[in-house]
Amino acid sequence: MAMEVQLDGVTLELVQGDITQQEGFDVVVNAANAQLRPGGGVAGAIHRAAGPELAEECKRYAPIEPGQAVITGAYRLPNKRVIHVLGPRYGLDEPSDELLADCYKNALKLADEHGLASIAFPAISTGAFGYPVEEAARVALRAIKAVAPTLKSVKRVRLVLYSPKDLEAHERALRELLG
Ligand code: AR6
Repeated sequence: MAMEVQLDGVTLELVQGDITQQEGFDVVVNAANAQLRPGGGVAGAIHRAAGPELAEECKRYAPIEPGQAVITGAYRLPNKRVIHVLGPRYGLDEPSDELLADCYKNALKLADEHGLASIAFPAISTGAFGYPVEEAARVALRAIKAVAPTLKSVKRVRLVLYSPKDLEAHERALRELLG
């Protein structure tokens, strides 16, 4: 465990790892494309691990808008559900910070509405969509903190960072947020 804090009744963890290997988490979040198709990065990995049934189910919810979240089955992933969000393309979908915050807030609310207890996120928009990781980390953590007091069912939130550098950026942002 890299870093773990209590935030308004929710346990928040930062770890380095792979979003497709989050055993014990009810939900994993997909950094999707608007068409909810298998792509590169997180979306490619999630669809590969889940199997073709995931793309089939996704067809009925596409297209989605930046900031929006939709929920599907998880198929061969070790989780109950997948929540797909469309992050903003940095500098193109504006205001990027609000749209990125909406991804986290809407995913958390959707998980809560479905009575799910734990959710793991990748660093949405920080790959193909070009969001600088330091900035994205601050937006993500502020959004989680803002929604945490309203959550009834969600008790555990994990951010899964792919590289040690991304993990460090999130650890710095979390220390800054906590003061
Ligand atoms: N587990 C955790 N994090 C990962 C993994 C993984 N298996 N693979 C990559 N990352 P991205 P976006 C990190 O590009 O920026 C896709 O092609 C990665 O290092 O997956 O929201 C979709 O189809 C980066 O820090 O998502 C869309 O078109 C972060 O996850 C588009 O890319 C997000 O990278 C979405 O772009």
